[in-house]
Amino acid sequence: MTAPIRYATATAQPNIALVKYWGKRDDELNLPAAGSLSVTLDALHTRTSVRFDPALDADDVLLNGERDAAQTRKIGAFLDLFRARAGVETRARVESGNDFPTGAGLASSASGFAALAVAADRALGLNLASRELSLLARRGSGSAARSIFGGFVEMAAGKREDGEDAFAAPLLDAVAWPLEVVVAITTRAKKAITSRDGMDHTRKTSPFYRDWIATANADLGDARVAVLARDFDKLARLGEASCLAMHAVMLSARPGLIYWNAATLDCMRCIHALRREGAGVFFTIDAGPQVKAVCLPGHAARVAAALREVQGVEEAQISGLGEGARVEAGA
Ligand code: 2P0
Repeated sequence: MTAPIRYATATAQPNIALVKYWGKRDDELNLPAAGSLSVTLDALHTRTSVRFDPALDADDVLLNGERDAAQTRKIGAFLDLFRARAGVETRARVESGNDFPTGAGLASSASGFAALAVAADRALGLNLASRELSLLARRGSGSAARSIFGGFVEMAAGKREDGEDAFAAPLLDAVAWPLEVVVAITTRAKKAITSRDGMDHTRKTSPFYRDWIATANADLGDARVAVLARDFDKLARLGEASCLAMHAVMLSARPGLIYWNAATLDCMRCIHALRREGAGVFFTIDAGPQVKAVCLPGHAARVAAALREVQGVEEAQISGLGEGARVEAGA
């Protein structure tokens, strides 16, 4: 008898780190050098289907309708972690799509690997606990460990060499503090240097790398307290400081990594002006030129309207905070 085809479809959303992750303590296991804290969004989605089919000779991966050999290898290696647990070698066809720009500093790898982890788990009938799914998602992408969960999420750097203590966990539900995020897109182009290469380059060449890691660890504890106390001003100070410290260490790599464009800087200035006028808002920027404005409930419409007026901003989309990765359908 032939083995059955097993499939599942899952959805996940990107998350935006307020205390940033930039640097690894282990490349092989993809272990972060410091912890991080994020919010999972609800307006951007990755939808991923995985179909383990005994008739396939090789994994077949379609990302936004395109095949890419390097991505297929990376996803094949990721699926191997699930195949090993299930005791199968069946190859899979993966189809994944995003309703937002991919590889442009919008955390598509976070939602992508979180959705794939959840889909593969269901398809193979593993029924792993969410902590385990977070550990596995981390192997695909550090930030993906956080998109397993919704709302405010904390990722632990862990200390163990095997990485079994490096997973994310929910910190506070979205409904408990329904902040909103305005995502200002300043270009849809893919970035020239991936986060993975950028982190490695920064660790190897920046004279400030150690200080950055020490800062990140200290900021994490303070940000956790700020979130649990719903202290927006404190979170705003820490969030902008963590973002700027990360970009400072990126800029101090040799040669320096410059992810911003002119509109990025103008958005930052616009957000500071709004804050001076009383808006509850702060910015954060990832490894790309897009600006995310984190807003107190009720402030996002005004912030989005102001950011749309900034020259070079193509679009400003408002997102609430959303749920973690979840299965849509499976058999
Ligand atoms: C973050 N970023 O904390 C930081 C801020 C980008 C800047 O996590 O190498 O795609 O796959 O673990 O998770 C992007 O890095 O990197 C990221 P890998 P990942 O959100």
